[in-house]
Amino acid sequence: IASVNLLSEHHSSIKEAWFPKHISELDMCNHLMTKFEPDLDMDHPGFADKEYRARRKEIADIAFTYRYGDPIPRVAYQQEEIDTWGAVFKELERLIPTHACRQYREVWEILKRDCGYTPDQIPQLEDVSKFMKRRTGFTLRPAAGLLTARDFLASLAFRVFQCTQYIRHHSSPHHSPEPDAIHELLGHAPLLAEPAFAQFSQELGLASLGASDHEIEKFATMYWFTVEFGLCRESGDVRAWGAGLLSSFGELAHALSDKPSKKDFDPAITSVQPYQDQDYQDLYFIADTVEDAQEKFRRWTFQTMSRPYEVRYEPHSQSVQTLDSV
Ligand code: NLE
Ligand code: FE2
Repeated sequence: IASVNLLSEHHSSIKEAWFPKHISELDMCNHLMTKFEPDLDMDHPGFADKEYRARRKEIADIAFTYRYGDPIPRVAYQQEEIDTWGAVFKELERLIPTHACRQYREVWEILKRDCGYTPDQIPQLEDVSKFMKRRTGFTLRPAAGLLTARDFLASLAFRVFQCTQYIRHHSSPHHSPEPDAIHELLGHAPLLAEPAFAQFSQELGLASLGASDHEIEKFATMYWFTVEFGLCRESGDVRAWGAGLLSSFGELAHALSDKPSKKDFDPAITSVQPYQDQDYQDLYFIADTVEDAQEKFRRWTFQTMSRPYEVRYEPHSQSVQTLDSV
């Protein structure tokens, strides 16, 4: 009897580690990391710019009041913001044919044709969310800034991408250390609208639910070196599939030059590789294909996760279920 008690105590303490079970519970997964806030970070290019900080606050408020099921409020972007978007858009468009992976190039053409991607206007999150939903089931919800890894990854389990809506400071179009709408729309949106990448993102999210802090750290690192800064092979060349590269024309050129070092993607190594998040990376991981990265990731997760249950996504109810694993 004692051992039965022990078992059930153990069991219930595991069950107590809260994580969202239904997509609507992402309303509770919006904890911010404050390190990039222009109000608090003296190195932020917007730190000395009062107007920028006020604008940022105005847009962040949309995320603070947003609830599951609401349409994402539209932002009337100012000319300066549109100019920054346009500058990044044009520079990237020159690099995409030679630097971006095939799947990105394909969706990029569709976004220009069907989803209002032009240098003269910033697409609205609501429209892009609808576009993605039709292609892969992914939707966007507005985020006020950089979220904790646990909250951010949890949303991916439900095919939800937490998406910033403000625009980077105009003084630094070529690279931003933090996410902004340019990064989300030019870097992430095309690949979230692509089935294999969407699947990879969701599986990372599912693996993160109920994980220990130490494991979350590894998943966040994995995310960093794949979804954000991953490279892949394509007919003998190396191409970018990481969103942090595909939204930064400065770093995209750097990543494919011979300056940084490159290693083959290997979950056991990649997941513990230290990195900095202020400037261009000096190391990237190359996967053969996204499918190959996915396969390796699955195997590694299965071998290393401490979670005593499996988590399954149920698309009809947009919820997750836990199953005791044997
Ligand atoms: N460095 C990226 C950019 O400039 O768009 C943003 C990376 C966010 C993790
Ligand atoms: Fe990102």
